[in-house]
Amino acid sequence: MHGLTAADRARFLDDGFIVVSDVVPAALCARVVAATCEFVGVDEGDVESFARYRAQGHGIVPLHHHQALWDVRQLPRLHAIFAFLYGTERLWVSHDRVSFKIPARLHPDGFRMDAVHWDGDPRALAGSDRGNPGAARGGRSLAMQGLVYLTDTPAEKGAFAMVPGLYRTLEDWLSVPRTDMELRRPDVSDYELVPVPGRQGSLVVWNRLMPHTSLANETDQPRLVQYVTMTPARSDAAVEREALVRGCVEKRPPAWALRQRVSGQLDPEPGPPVELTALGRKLTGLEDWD
Ligand SMILES: O=C(O)CCC(=O)C(=O)O
Repeated sequence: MHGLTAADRARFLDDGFIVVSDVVPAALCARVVAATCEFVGVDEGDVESFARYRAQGHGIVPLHHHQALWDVRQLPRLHAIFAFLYGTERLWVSHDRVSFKIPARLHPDGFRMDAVHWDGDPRALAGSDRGNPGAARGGRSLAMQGLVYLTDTPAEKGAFAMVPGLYRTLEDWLSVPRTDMELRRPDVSDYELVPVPGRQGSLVVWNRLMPHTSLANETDQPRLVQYVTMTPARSDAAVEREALVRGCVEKRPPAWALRQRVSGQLDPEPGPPVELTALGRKLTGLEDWD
């Protein structure tokens, strides 16, 4: 069902990223696009209306629990891909949000690209397999991040971008004392920033150790993505599991998202209760994988 080969997985473990095409059907992508446009108050067909949502950087939208987002999360093919990459089907899904990145020209003061960064301390993940089956390059953690392109996204449409040169040599880079700022936003001026374009419905998965950002949107259409990742379910993580269950059942944004205080975040989020499939109930910890 995942359509990947052992060679694809080996490349992912080594390179730290993979793009899988045709994962999320177009109709499902379109539902997430429509939900996002409605939430941010823009008209999908009216370019000038996009200026109503002038979020800088990745264009983060504080929407986590719309049914359309959940229908992507509980898609069997999405789970099958993460299961193949992790080497276990027993996974929990993240409650990530969406991004609506408007054309750069609609920012009157100019577009500000977010710095290349890691979302966690790279020292905690490098050079240790942390109990994951089939650890990545050099025994590194396999912890993953991911996103789905909701529309066709060429490089110039604000695509995800990464710095594989630093990913490859990370242990050397870490062997020198680094400041807290460097450990969050490394100076990558000597490295190549590589765009990762993708067609509508493509899933991009990257190792959390990959330094990354997203580019300016130079087109006249918005760039839309849904962030989504999975982590191995853990029997010793009752608190995390409880937070996932409550988040889904009560439509509460994740604690990390609340800490970021993104403008427009509602808590709880509005709308009817989330409808889950049998797979969805396992992915959000409502049911055991056994
Ligand atoms: O939106 C993107 O393409 C990049 C997202 C990102 O930098 C992140 O998830 O930390």
